[in-house]
Amino acid sequence: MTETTAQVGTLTEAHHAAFRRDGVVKVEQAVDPAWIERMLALADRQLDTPGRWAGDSAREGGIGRLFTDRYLWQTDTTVHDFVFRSGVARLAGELLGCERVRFYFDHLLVKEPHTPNPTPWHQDIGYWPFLGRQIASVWVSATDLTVQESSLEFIRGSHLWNRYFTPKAFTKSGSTWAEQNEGDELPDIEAQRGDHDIVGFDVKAGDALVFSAWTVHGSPGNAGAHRRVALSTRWVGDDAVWHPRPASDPSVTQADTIAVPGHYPADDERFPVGWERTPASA
Ligand SMILES: O=C(O)CCC(=O)C(=O)O
Repeated sequence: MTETTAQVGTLTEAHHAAFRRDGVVKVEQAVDPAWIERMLALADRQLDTPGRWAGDSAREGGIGRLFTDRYLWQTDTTVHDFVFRSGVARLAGELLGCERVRFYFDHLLVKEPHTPNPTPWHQDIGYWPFLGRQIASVWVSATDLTVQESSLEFIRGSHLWNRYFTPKAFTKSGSTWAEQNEGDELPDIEAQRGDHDIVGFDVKAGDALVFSAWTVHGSPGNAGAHRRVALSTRWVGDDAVWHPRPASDPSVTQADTIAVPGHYPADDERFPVGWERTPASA
């Protein structure tokens, strides 16, 4: 299935250059404003009735709440529509310079007001059962956010380090599988902030941050007075190969897919095509 809505979030050469150079770019007003209400309602629903893959710092006690849920696209109409109709697939495909992108999974990330929990500095690729350079996320905020209110920060250019880091769990109740994975230990970025070229993006509701799966990133807690809601979608491009490992993200395993290790994941059910280049889009 391909997206069908009119194009918002038009990309310029400056967007492409920033993505290639920094491994991240902000696309202002990347989705139609109608998505905002639907994303906020999705957060309400999932907080109320968490899905199978939810992680929730509230279960661990303490103040605030960092809540994540994912892999909802097959059961939730909002997420399904967002993935295939909002235009986020095109952003990933065009910025990655691909002929087509396949969808991997959706990730809802909520931080309630006054939540101290940061999202730890990490690199996405180590969590996922894929390898390849053309793999990216499109993170869309449903709320206006400063970095102090938990918008994302990135190490500019870290996608070109040619390093593969061991993942870190976001909460103790979710993604603990990640920490058994292979890879180098990520240095303590927070303790060495001055040694890195860190960029943080204040965003408006509807802005997207598009970033390579190799770019090191994280976010502080939410020091603000309103809920922070973001929806990240994950896209694999032309050079991606299926690379399951014992401790990669268990939401899609070898048992769930016809993808063959070491090969392009041509599985239209698990990894459906979200966007394809056409003569008109070239
Ligand atoms: O929203 C966050 O705090 C983290 C998002 C993130 O790490 C991602 O989308 O890869």
